[in-house]
Amino acid sequence: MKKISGLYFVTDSTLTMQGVLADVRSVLAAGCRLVQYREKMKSTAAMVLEAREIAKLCKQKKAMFLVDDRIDVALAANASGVHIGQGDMPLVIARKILGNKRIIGVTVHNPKEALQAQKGGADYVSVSPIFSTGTKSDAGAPCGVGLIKEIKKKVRLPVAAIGGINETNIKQVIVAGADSAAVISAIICSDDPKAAAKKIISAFGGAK
Ligand code: 3NM
Repeated sequence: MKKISGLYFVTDSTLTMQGVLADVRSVLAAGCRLVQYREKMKSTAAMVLEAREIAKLCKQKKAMFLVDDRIDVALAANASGVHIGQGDMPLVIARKILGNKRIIGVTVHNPKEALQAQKGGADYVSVSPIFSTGTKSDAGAPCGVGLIKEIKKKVRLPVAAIGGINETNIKQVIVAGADSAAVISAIICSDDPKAAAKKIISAFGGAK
């Protein structure tokens, strides 16, 4: 099984205080080994440049590097794979383009979508949004940690959780059975992103 576990850091250029690359350096220094480049604002050229830089940083630390939504950017940066939402490239087509060696994660909002993702060849599912979040404006109503439990029972894939996760509520997410927690604002909007990342990583060490 490919390693989707612990802190899953996701970039956000609109919220960052120290810059996207500095955020990635901070979380890698904290011990994070799973990074997603998520960029909705920049040109494709700028994204490719940035993604290639992040890929280098991740390679140095043997971290897994995924790109949100953009299969073209993932391929251009030789990323480990992509993360796709329900409205993005259909999973079956994404798999055809990327082949079997790259990782594909799929956002799901209910057990039915989770089972479909598993059937379609996803490597992991991401359950969202667990708690309320200001980071994604169309995230919808929070589902709570109960959905993590439900989906863990239905699929054999690793389950990541996303949406409003921070150092205070991370324990609930882990106790519910999440293999991984995807986090943006609780890290990059913190005064000390490295320390914030460390706290989430150590919660995974302590709660299981
Ligand atoms: N996707 P934060 S919520 C990228 O619900 C993303 O699918 C979500 O950021 C979904 O850790 C979200 O700051 C944002 O809440 C997560």
